[in-house]
Amino acid sequence: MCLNAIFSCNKQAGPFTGALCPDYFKMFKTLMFVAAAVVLASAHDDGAEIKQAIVKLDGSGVSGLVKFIKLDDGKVHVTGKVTGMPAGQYGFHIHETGDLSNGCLSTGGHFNPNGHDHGHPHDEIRHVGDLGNVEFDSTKTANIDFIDPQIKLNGRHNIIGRALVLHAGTDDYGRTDHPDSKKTGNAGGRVVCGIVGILSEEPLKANSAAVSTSSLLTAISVYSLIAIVLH
Ligand SMILES: [Cu+2]
Ligand SMILES: [Zn+2]
Repeated sequence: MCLNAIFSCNKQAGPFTGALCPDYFKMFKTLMFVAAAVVLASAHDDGAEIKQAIVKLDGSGVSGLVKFIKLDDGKVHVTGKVTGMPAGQYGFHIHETGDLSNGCLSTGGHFNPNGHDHGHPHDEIRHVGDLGNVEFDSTKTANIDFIDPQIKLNGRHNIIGRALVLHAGTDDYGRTDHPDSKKTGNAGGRVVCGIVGILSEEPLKANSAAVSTSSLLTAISVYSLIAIVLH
């Protein structure tokens, strides 16, 4: 009823005429804009932040799962168990693409959005994808458990959709005179690789549902407020 009056005001046919009319209409439009913005912002938050990812490695006699979990401080906790390599240290990197059309060879170079040289995981100047080496023991098992400060599951350093590659040799962290040292760590061939995918978790789904419900409630609240103000 009241809203109809405002709309008809715009058509110069309702009870609101004269100087007051455009102000009401302007206020109504502003409130609707704010309501729309609130709903859109909530919708954008809904499931936008990825908190966990997973890679399955399976090939060349090597297999395992590696998980990436976002910590509260923004760093990423990398955990997993991989089996099948003789005892030793092997290069472990995020490569630029998730393209496995030609096996691990088509995953491109190390993920390097900042155009830096190859480095050690603790170096500030490194490829974002430089996760160093993983160590396999005499039972051909690597228990992976470290925190990385540069890889992310969202934003510019996002590794989702890229490839995790395990190499045949040891990463020299860009510290030797070998011509490939500052490009790849001279870590040798690519033994096995897998694409980093989103890992779902029940709390995430619950959060999304909560956000959706709150968006709806916010929209209803804003609409009610508009109705009350305009009455
Ligand atoms: Cu690599
Ligand atoms: Zn690198």
